[in-house]
Parts: sequence; structure tokens; C-alpha cells
Amino acid sequence: MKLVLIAALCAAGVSHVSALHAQTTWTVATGYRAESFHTENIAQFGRDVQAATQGELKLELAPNGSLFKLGDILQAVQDGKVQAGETIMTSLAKDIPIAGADAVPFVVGSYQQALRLWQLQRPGMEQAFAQRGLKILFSVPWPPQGLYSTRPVKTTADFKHMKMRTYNQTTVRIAEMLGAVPVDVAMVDVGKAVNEGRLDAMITSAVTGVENKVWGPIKYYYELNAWFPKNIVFVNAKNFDALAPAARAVVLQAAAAAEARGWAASQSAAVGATKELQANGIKVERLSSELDIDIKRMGDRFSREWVRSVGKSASSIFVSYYFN
Ligand code: PCA
Repeated sequence: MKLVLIAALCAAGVSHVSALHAQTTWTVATGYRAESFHTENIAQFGRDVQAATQGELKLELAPNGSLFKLGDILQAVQDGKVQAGETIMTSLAKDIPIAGADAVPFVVGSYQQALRLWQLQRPGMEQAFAQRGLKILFSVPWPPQGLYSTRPVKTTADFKHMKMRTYNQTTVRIAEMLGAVPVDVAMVDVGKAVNEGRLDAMITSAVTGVENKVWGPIKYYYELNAWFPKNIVFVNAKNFDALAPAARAVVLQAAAAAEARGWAASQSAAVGATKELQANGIKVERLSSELDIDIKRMGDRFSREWVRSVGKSASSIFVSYYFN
């Protein structure tokens, strides 16, 4: 008798709670640290969504590759193993060729140009994501990519046999063209790899160098301004479609705000980071004119290879980018 009563009370309690506060939680998996400006921006997005839906939709972050490694996040969200995620767009280039557009060297030289490229890239990306049952929420760039080195580099010959860190197809190809040895290291492991002498050079942003405290072994940073790779935040479309229409609208509105806020955060992080590298003893320099010419030539070669391998969708993005 007593047990029946308790069971009845519990059942009533549960249905009462779910009727009043139907609550959904999305976990957002990312391969970057909680302190990264990208992750902080996603956390703010989550707070905005939670506040605007009055707790109906809650976002929980799984940073640092704790749930899935960066390279596995797209598939995990696609397979419904986690509701939402963030990855770096260029890592998808093998499956979604136009995702590689933002890591073609020396096309984009400013945040304004990076935004223009994103606007041209977005429709194709949305289509490719939709085909995988995914919905894009927003995309935010890393600051411009520069070159780090443990020793001064003046000509391409200086790179021979250097261990060069890679994180996407562009960095692998550049290392190959330079005769360096490509070494794939996750962003969160860069500091350790540098300190253990596993890396002599790398192309990434000033922000990433600061976050990994690469000073000590790394002595030089050359401001290449080579490209502005973007991270992309997305959700499984089934989870998005399961929301009430008002909550869907809230998510899209908060995503648009997160995109704008993220671009501004990237820009201000970029300014502070180069100064911090300098303050920690890294020499911030320009490339020698010889190396500059050779690296630009490699960039051109990479662009040609990329457009040729991707085909029409790549050339149409670049034709619009350059001529419209
Ligand atoms: N940081 C990330 C991607 C680009 C960047 O600036 C990394 O180094 O992996």
C-alpha cells in the first residue's frame, strides 16, 4: 500500500516537472580548451540560449577533447552520439572540399576579407552539412596564421628536415614543399610537444602560441598573415528540429550574436597575443624578402592544387571573391 502510494507520488512529481519545465540539454563537444576565446564564446552562447528559453534548453560544454577528439566531432554529432559540437573547418576538407577554402594561403589578408569569404562559403557549407543531417549554428575565425621557429629562418633551405607541426592539409602541404617533416600535434598538446623538442617550427596564430606558452624553445614569430582558419559550431538537425519553434528562433538569434561577438573577440585576442609573445622573449619579425617570395610562390602552388582538386565549387567561390 505504502509502496504504491510512493510510486504514484513519484510519477505525479515527474510528470509535473516535465510539464512545467520541459528541459532539454545539448552537450557541445569541442577539441579546444575551456579558456580558449572560441570556447568562452560558445559558453556565452549557451548562457544566452538558456536565459532566453527560460531554462528550456541548456547547453553543456565538453571542452579539451574530453568527449571526442577534434577530428571525430563531426562524425559523433552526425551519428547522434552527442547533440552539438565544434571543429575547425579545414579539418573537414577531405569530406567537404569547400571547407578548405579558408586555409588557402594568401587569399584573405584581413578580418573583413575573411568575413567576405565566409559569406561566399556558407551556402555550400550549409548544404553539405544538411546532407549529413547537421545544422550550422555559427563560425568564428582564428587570428591570422604566422610562422614560429626555434631558430631564424631566412631561406627555404633552413626548413630542411625541421619538424614542422601540422593541423590541416595546408600545413601538411607547406611542410612537404619546404622539405620539412610534418608532425601532426593537437592544439592542446602543442606546448608539451615544443618543450619536449618534438617541434622546430609551426604555422598557427599568435593566440595559439600564447595559449601553449611556446616561449623558451620557440624564439621567432614571423607575421605571415597567411590565412584565417575558422571554427564551426553545429548541431544534429534532429535535435534542432525537436525544439519548439520559439526555442529554435532563440537558438538562431543567439547563434548570430555569437558569430558577431566571436569575430570581434578573435580580432582583439590577435592584438594582445602578438604583444604577449614579444613580452615573453619571442622575436616578432618579418620574413626576409627571399623567403617571403618563396613562401608566396608555395601559396600560389597550393591554391592551384586546391582549385584543381576541388573543381567548380572552389573556382566559383574564388571567382566571386575576386571579381564581384
Ligand atoms: N590555432 C589552431 C588552429 C589555428 C590556430 O590559430 C591550431 O593551432 O590548431
